Amino acid sequence: MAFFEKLFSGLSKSRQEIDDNLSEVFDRDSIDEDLYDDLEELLILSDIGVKATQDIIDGLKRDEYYEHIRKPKKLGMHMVNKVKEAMSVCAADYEFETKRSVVLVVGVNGVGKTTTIGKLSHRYIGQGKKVMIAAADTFRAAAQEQLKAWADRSGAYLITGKDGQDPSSVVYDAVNAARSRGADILFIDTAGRLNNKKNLMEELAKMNRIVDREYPDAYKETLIVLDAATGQNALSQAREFAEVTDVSGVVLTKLDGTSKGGIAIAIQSELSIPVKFIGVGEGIDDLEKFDADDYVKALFYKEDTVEDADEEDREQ
Ligand SMILES: Nc1nc2c(ncn2[C@@H]2O[C@H](COP(=O)(O)OP(=O)(O)O)[C@@H](O)[C@H]2O)c(=O)[nH]1
Ligand SMILES: [Mg+2]
Repeated sequence: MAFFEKLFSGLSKSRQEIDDNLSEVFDRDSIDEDLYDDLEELLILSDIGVKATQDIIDGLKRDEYYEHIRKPKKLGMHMVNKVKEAMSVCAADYEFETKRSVVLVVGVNGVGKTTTIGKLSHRYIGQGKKVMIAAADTFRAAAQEQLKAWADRSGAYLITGKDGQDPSSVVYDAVNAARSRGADILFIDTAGRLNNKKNLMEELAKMNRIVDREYPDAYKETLIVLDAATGQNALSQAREFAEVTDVSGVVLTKLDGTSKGGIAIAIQSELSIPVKFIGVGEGIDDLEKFDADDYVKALFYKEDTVEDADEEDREQ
């Protein structure tokens, strides 16, 4: 299945909730307060979040006035285009791919960190890059086993520690190995503990210090992995991590079979952290770069209206 189709079917639940109503919202004779009320309710239901919803509504009202938008349907199209614009990622967001880099992967337990590292390793090894993985989740033996399986499948070089070993010492070993062997990308798989914010902050700060000290010329990227199915919880996790460390990108997983696809918009709007990758399954190829165009299409349009919407886009 082509990637867009996968994303499209993955977001079908979101879309059903949103789209049935989205067409209803804009299917009326004129733009009035009722339309905005219905739209607001719908966006909030879609997990787009209160702030993003308010931003969208305010922006629409402004544009309706200044750009003299009269037709509800045109306003709907305008909204979709605005969301697309806000969600766009640029080449600079993927700078870590073109430099010697260290990618710290954070997030709470079970969101898909290890799986994402496996998928990303596979992706970059496929591009001829030398990839290393550090197993800094030393708290569970099973976590190391799982990471080893992904390293074997992708062909990445794995640096592990002993069970219960200080994760920072694994990071130390891995960073030195990556530097001396000239790895293109080193992924650091961390334990997802958020039970104690102070500990988390200290642990992440320690890892960052080690990277800075041992490998100062490496490009640093911190990706937070979030499970799209958890909706607003994902947003609060992102917020908490962003408070304790510099998060430079989001990986949104499990967009297959979730009805909370709108969460990507909430994250972008509230935290201004770009969503860089999305996961749409458990397989090694089920990860892609975030594409605002595809995403918005998959979120807002019914299958048979995708082409039409495209055409109307061009006509405008
Ligand atoms: N359906 C689906 N499952 C995923 C995706 N990413 C990860 N998973 C599953 O989520 C579970 C937890 O993943 P894991 O990588 O162990 O999470 P971690 O605790 O953050 O390292 C596993 O069963 C994965 O197969 C995804 O994009 N879609
Ligand atoms: Mg893990």
